[in-house]
Amino acid sequence: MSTKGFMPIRVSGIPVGSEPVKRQKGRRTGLVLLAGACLGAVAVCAVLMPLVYFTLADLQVKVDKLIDERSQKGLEIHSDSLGETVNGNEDRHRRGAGPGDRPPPPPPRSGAVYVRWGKEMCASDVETLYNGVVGAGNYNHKGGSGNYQCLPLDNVEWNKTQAGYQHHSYMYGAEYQGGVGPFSTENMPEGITNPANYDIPCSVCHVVGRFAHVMIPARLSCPQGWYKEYSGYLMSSNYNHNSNSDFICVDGAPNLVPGSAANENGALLYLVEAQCGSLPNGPYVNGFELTCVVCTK
Ligand SMILES: *[C@@H]1O[C@H](CO)[C@@H](O)[C@H](O)[C@H]1NC(C)=O
Ligand SMILES: [Ca+2]
Ligand SMILES: [Ca+2]
Repeated sequence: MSTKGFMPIRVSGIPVGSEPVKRQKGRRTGLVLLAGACLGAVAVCAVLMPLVYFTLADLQVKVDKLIDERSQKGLEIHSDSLGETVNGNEDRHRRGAGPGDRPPPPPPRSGAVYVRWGKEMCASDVETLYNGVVGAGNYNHKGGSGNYQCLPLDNVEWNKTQAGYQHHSYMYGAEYQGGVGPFSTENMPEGITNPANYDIPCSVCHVVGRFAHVMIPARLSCPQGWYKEYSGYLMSSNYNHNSNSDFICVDGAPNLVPGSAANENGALLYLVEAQCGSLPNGPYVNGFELTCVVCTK
């Protein structure tokens, strides 16, 4: 939560008519007047403009809080705010302020979001939007959904529920199947040798200032200029079960959900091995467990 950008010129994404908008608009008008006055008193303005600029910084903190509140209420602010940002830039051009009068461009306001499968928290320099457990359809069902979800465990919200089953699609928790394999046990409970049947945590990570993300199978490192978020192993459903699912990149040193060792099945996650043929034999090797890496830029 700590790395919110500081963006003095953005008035976007604020509910129209709310009090902070008026205040910020007022300050922007002040900025315009000041910019005009600058034509006559360049030296004075060289002192004043930065002051205005820094009071706007305080406002920005409040604005960011407001935006956070709105996002938490599930409101869509992104597309609105992008549009307004464009208009804002036009406004500044129309005013014709010289390059020396304008504050530097704002730092990036947001960034990429990805799921860190197998870890209950994102890296310390990355915002954990929420965390929870992996869920998907049942391994033994022919239909249902085929992609894994990161389901929150706290603040779960319902709306107009009806007890019992009336519908025909289900969400199950996911368990590790098979032994520890190539996974590191360093983040597992003390002394554990076999993570089989443990449920799998996940966290949803927001990395501020890096806007693209990609999961690369069969790699442990990122292309030059890209930042490695984490690496691990590809996992998916069993080829011989009724359901099929996406491949996901599970952290190579995963956590296990504490106390979840009971074998309850549901969704099941298996390591994925290469099968050569159509897949070239070299670089791929029959039976090798495929790695993966998640990169951002
Ligand atoms: C709950 O569901 C009703 C429709 O049954 C909807 O009108 C309402 O907006 C929903 N509440 C939320 C918070 O989404
Ligand atoms: Ca279990
Ligand atoms: Ca193998």
